[in-house]
Amino acid sequence: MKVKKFVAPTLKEATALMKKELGNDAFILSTRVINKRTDFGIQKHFEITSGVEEELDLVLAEVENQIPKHGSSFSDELRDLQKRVIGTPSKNRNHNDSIVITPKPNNRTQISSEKLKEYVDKLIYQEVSKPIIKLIVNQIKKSSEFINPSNIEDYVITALSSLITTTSFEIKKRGKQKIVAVVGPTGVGKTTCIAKLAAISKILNNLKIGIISIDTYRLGAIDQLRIFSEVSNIDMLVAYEPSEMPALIKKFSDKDLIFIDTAGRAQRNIKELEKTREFLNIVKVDETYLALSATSSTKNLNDVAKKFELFNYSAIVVTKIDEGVVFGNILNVIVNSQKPLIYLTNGQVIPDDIIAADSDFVAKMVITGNIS
Ligand SMILES: Nc1nc2c(ncn2[C@@H]2O[C@H](COP(=O)(O)OP(=O)(O)OP(=O)(O)O)[C@@H](O)[C@H]2O)c(=O)[nH]1
Ligand SMILES: [Mg+2]
Repeated sequence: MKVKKFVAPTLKEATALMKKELGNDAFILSTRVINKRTDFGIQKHFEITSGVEEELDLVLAEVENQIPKHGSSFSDELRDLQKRVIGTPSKNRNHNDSIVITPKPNNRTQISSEKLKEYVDKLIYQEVSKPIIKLIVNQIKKSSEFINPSNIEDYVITALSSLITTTSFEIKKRGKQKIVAVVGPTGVGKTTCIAKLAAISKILNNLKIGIISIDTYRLGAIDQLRIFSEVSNIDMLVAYEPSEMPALIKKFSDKDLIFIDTAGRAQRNIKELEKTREFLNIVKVDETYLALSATSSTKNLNDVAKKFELFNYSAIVVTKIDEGVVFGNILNVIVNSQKPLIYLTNGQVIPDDIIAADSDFVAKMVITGNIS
């Protein structure tokens, strides 16, 4: 908000001065009578302190009104987000640590509030969380002299992208053996994801792969992996009890990479989650990925991401982006969980339908609503 003082012999004149300079949207914040030295001696004058919302402030106010309020206070969420995203660089951040972008100033017209609102509306439609939208609008405000109608989309994409931390999968042939587990809710695509990663690692990277299934819970789960293991010629073992795990890992001592496929668990079922954890705790799992479906709401994803923290997962795989309609939920859960994204999966085809995490790609998904 722009604040300015106006002084005149009458209140009416002071108000007229205010409207002339700040326009009809200006409003009076306070008034007081002051003594002013004039050619005719000391005279009483009226001083008004007035304010006018700048165009971007109006958009921000609209953002606040449009998005339903949830849980904790909005300003707390925003402060927390700013501290996390801008204040403290993350070791997993693959991008510039700040979302302040400093292109060269341009002489063209600054961005209009209509144009900005168009992007705010897109973010709202994509169900991007309110603190993130406000953060983006604040960044646009700070850099408004550099932004014009032709670069605003790139700016928003870069700003969104810098909020998405990513990580990548690394393994060296004949290096130290790596054990990777995938956990997550039921039916999200954990087994399919493991099949894709196993096939790619074998075919493209020529690695020796073993798969251990601990999903003796769901009917047909073992058969699903066994068929894949036969077709792809990848060794597979099954553990029925946590105590069997060390022996199975030993059997796979010649493997470069071991995947552990877990049973899908509802995040509320803490007892079952604990059971799965027993299997993983008994061996030294190097990396655990949480699989989340792109078709779940932000609230569900946040809840799952929180409840599955007991696995101390290192990264998130977002599955089924081909079935997603809006993608703000992916951005929200990555920012909220403070875990990096490692893969996206975009279909049922093994091994083709998997994409290494790319924050620009996700930011574009959020802005365009498309996955291509
Ligand atoms: N459209 C689409 N379908 C997928 C994707 N990934 C997996 N699926 C399908 O989702 C269904 C469940 O996949 P699974 O890999 O068995 O899921 P899961 O998480 O292992 O399931 P549970 O072990 O029962 O918890 C299957 O029909 C898969 O083909 C994806 O990226 N896109
Ligand atoms: Mg499965």
